Amino acid sequence: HPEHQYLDLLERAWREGAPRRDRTGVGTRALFGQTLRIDLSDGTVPLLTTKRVSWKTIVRELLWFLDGGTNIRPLLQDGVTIWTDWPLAKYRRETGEDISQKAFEARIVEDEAFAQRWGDLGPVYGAQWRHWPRYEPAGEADGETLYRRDPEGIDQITALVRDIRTHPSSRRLIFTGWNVAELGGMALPPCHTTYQYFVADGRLSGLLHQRSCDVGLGVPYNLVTASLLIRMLAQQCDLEPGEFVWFGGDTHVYENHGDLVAEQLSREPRPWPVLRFARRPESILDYRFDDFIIEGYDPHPSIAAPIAV
Ligand code: DHF
Ligand code: TMP
Repeated sequence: HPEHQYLDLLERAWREGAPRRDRTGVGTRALFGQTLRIDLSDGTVPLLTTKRVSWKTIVRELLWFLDGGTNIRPLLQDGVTIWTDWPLAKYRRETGEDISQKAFEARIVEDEAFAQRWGDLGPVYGAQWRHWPRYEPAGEADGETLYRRDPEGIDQITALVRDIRTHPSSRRLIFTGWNVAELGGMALPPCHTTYQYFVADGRLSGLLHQRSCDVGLGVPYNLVTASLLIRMLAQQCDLEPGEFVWFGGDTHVYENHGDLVAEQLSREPRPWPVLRFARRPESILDYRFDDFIIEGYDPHPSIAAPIAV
């Protein structure tokens, strides 16, 4: 079963990872430069079965990225709370107010001005994928060229679909969130950093370079997101899905995930579910939640684990 690749990685990182004091203060055990190879040609998606993973949350997050979103408000309106911790930590730090997560989330949903002030993560995924900043000459002053920021920027996603269609053998089928000039303004610099695609024999394969990988919590999400993207791009470009190659840089298990590791490794994987699309949307930007149909998902129960902020 292909899920054993993930389980082996979880086990090896836990057993053999180098102990590290990380940014969050929690501590991790880390391996560097790990690979998973997942066959998507049979229509399955790598939704883990050794614990329940909320594919609905993953779909909503992906649609939010593709919409260019960077504010947690639309996620919260859909009941998705996975990104709340970071704006919440900032709010508590800067106001000194000891607000609960629930109260903070309710305020973001109810109060648009509050959401604008406190709900934004900075120029993260959505901003870079759809509106990578671009500057255009806009006159002169004192012999110097003035530049104006094009508010639309560069739409890497639309460009990618165009390039896959017109130049399937291109070696430049890439998009990335790693905008060096803007990292400082982001709540978290992109973890799923760079995506690359490859077309051969009518199949679209994809590779994700993930610079930093929380194997217990984040990676199960990241595997699905990248696979959904391959399936959506393949559908849009009239290709069949091929292989998903996952490449992890700093691949770590947090020291407080020991119970999760033990519990998950005690379970037997079940068959992976199949993804079908309800229709073929007009463009890569027109997918809706209801377009994703997951069939045959019968996982073991979810496993709660603390997330390091
Ligand atoms: N920080 C850290 N330390 N690890 C991450 O995986 C991570 N992921 C981020 C942002 N910052 C991060 C964005 N993605 C969860 C999963 C993915 C994610 C953020 C949070 C999470 O907490 N998952 C839980 C429960 C989710 C739920 O509310 O349904 C899980 O058990 O999968
Ligand atoms: P870092 O910015 O110091 O690397 O911390 C980010 C943490 O979040 C790290 O543990 C990796 C994890 N992470 C994922 O694994 N996947 C994700 O999609 C995101 C956003 C974060």
